[in-house]
Amino acid sequence: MAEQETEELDLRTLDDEELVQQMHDDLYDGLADEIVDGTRILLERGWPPYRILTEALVEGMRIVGVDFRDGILFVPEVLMSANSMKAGMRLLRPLLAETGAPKVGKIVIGTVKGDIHDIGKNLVAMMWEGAGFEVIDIGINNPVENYLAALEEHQPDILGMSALLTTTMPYMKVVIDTMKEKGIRDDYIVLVGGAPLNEAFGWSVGADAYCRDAAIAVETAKAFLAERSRKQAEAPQAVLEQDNEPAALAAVG
Ligand code: B12
Repeated sequence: MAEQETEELDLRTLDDEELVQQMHDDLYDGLADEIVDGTRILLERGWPPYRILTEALVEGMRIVGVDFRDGILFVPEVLMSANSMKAGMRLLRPLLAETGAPKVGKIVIGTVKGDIHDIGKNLVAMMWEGAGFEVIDIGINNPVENYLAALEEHQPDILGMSALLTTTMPYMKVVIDTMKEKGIRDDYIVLVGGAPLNEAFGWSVGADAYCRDAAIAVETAKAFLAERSRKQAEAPQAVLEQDNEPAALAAVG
């Protein structure tokens, strides 16, 4: 207890840059209490939650990722880092979600079957909530049945899928193909993400878009919903225009 108090005192003596650096080290060492303290201190110093998230937590996790890749850190250590990151995120979550704005749309999100990585998914979910979306998080390791059940139960506007492994990312296609077979693919906007994915992969599995990070996920979700509302508002007109389009193009070409 006394030791904890001393450490807390120490963190407060650091300036912002030193504190963020220390938080990267603490995340690396899997020290959840220190991450919570650091997050609190930055909040008290007036840092916006999103800045803390990106500069202190996500950047710290990026460093962990590099050493995991290079075989310097191993699963148990990375797990402790991940849990520390989550402890910080828990503090930021309500603040990011605190917009008070009316819900702009509903989203179901989950990590695909065989994959238990959830930090990125949680972060995207938090950012979507912060942007005014209602988010239903169905967790990790989801077989196609879980996605279908969640779609049926919650009737969201958007389905988000996350995968962090090259071995699990093809499962997104299984989900989308099943949605096609059931004739429900076009009822939803499908957004995919995760470190090993890219835009070409997103297209190849039949998603509407791939999002590189949580900020882009927010922009993309908003843009798709705005586009959908616009189309719905213009629906009868759009149908007419679409019917005429090939003829019009042929005439021009
Ligand atoms: C933390 C971590 C773990 C933790 C996971 C803890 C948890 N609760 O998530 C633990 C230790 C459990 C783990 C286990 C394993 N891991 Co791991 N892990 C990582 C690590 C270091 C960080 C991932 C992370 O959280 N990043 C931070 C977040 C914020 O970033 P992100 O996930 O990319 O998410 C962002 C975007 O991608 C996007 N996004 C993500 N999802 C979505 C979804 C939607 C809808 C949208 C729109 C956007 C979006 O937005 C997010 C926020 O900006 C990565 C390294 C890396 N560089 O990615 C390896 C990594 C993913 N793991 C890897 C491996 C190999 C494994 C294991 C197989 C190791 C093992 N031998 O057991 C197991 C697999 C377990 C399983 N079945 O899933 C490899 C994968 C390699 C590959 N080619 O597939 C990586 C790349 C490390 C490496 N270089 O070797 N891992």
